[in-house]
Amino acid sequence: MLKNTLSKYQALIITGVLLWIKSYIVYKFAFDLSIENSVQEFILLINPLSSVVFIIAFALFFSGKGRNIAILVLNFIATFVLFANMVYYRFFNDFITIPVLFQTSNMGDLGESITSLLYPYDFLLFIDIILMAVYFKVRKTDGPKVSSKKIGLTFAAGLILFIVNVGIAETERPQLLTRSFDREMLIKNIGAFNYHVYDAVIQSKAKAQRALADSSEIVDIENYVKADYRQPDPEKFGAAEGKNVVMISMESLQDFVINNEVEGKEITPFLNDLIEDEDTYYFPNFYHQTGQGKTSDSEFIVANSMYPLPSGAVFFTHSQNEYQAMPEILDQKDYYTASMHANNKSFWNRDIMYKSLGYDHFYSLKDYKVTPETSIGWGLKDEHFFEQSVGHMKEMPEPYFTKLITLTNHFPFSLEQEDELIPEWTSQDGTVNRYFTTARYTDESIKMFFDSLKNQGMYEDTVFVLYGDHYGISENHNAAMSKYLGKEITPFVSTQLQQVPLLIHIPGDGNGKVMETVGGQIDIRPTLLHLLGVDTKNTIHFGSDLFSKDRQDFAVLRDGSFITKNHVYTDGKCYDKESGEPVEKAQCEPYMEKAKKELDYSDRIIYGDLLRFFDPKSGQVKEEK
Ligand code: GP9
Ligand code: MN
Repeated sequence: MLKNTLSKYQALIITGVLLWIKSYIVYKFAFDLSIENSVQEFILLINPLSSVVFIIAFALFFSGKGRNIAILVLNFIATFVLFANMVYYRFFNDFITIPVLFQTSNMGDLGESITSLLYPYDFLLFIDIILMAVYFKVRKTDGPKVSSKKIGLTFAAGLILFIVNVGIAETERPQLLTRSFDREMLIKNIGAFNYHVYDAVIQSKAKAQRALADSSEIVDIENYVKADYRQPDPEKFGAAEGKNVVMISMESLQDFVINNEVEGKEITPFLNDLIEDEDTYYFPNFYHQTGQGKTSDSEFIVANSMYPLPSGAVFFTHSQNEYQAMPEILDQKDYYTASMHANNKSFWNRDIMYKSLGYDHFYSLKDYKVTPETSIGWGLKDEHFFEQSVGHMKEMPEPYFTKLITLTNHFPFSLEQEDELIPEWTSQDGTVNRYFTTARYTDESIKMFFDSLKNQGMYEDTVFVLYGDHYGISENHNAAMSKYLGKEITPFVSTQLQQVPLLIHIPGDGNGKVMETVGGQIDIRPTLLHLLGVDTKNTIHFGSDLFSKDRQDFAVLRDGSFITKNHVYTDGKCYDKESGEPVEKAQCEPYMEKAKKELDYSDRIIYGDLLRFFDPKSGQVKEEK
């Protein structure tokens, strides 16, 4: 009987077993999943099983040749899911989510990046499908018809396996399915396939949330935000009133390169000099707070003083929401507002989202002259980008607020020899080696940009805000980073590596200094608006003015880690900042609630599109009609 069953369902069983093995191989070799004990290893091993059985159950709906085709198609889809995650992980050190899948316009633009992320042996994942197709052709096997009772039983078996899987996983990780923002935990515990189903459920929930949200939900949030408001420093309020604003989003620039060297060569000599300048405020304890939306998340944070989403890029998933963003606020103060970035306008859905954020104009790829000589990697080299941007800025009505997004210091950090100002580093890790060289290049192009503005009389009457958009070197490069920094990359160090530089440069100010306050990108908006003399009391925002005398040293990262004056909290552990050693969790306790609440409130605003219920003119919840 067993022999009979085995031979009747041979193709299905082989496919199932191979898919199981493939999943496990990808888990082990393509992802860096931290497995702490044998139970976790066991969960990892069994977690593809329930999906494999579901897949088999689906195939059973078909018989004859149809079954063969169904097996091949289902195997292909499942394998593609593994393959796509594998490639995505290589770059983002993360797993795909449904909103990311709809960012196909980005994928097409990845160009050089995507090819450098693919290895020929990746395609071995698909080899069993080809062999299976040949096998079907040669053996001419047909799948027998199966009763619906048997199909039902197979689904039930899948379900039981899933319940057992989640049961064991819950003993390891309580509340596994209610805490969703750690994707690695989900993959480890319920497997790649179930994770994607789970993600789909979460996304549909978000859609439903908007439909169900009403104005009462904004009330608690409004109360929290108002209680958290910090008075601006009267000396700084309006210190840059009426000036033009030039914001530079520095691609992948982390703070560890500032005032640092590689092989005796300074990495960012211009920024280092600028920091020393009496007109510059430099914030060394400043963090990026981005999630999967990378550059676009940083743009979102700065524009809205809200957190990006725990999964997907809010630029894609919620571009139709009502926002009360900084470009719109400044527009009402008679500023001309623009964003400048020499990339396809649809990348990160910017062309759509910028309208919701209230930009007057977006200078995108089509506004720049890009030739093979002036481009590298992702597009126009920073030097040429800045040079051509100055041309556009000359045309802007004053006062203007413009954001320039650099690109050259982007993975895979390619640069032509003629542009190399310092040689690549010499570790085993090419990515890290090249990073220093492209960072140095970007630094030089910012210098040229400043020089050009000075020469053209466009410098004096401008306030400059320069910040790093997100990390450039992911945890996949810990070995080289450890070598460079000369210390072990513990979770504490990893969190500290999320520091990005922030410089606020106000020509003629004269009071510039190093500002030790702990903050994040979310604080840029209230800080800048106050410098420009714009009141923020009536706006819903989570950041606070970095110059405010009574501000709290505090930054929450999107993964729930947070940093205070003396502590770093990450991965459920509290660390002493000075020693970098774990301490009693109680020491971080006072801030845990606040960190959770802020992320949660911010998410609720986005999911429920709650700002549509808030009137920024009166600073009140709108009257129900
Ligand atoms: C794309 C550029 C880079 O236009 O902003 O995006 P990133 O990959 O850093 O998010
Ligand atoms: Mn970026």
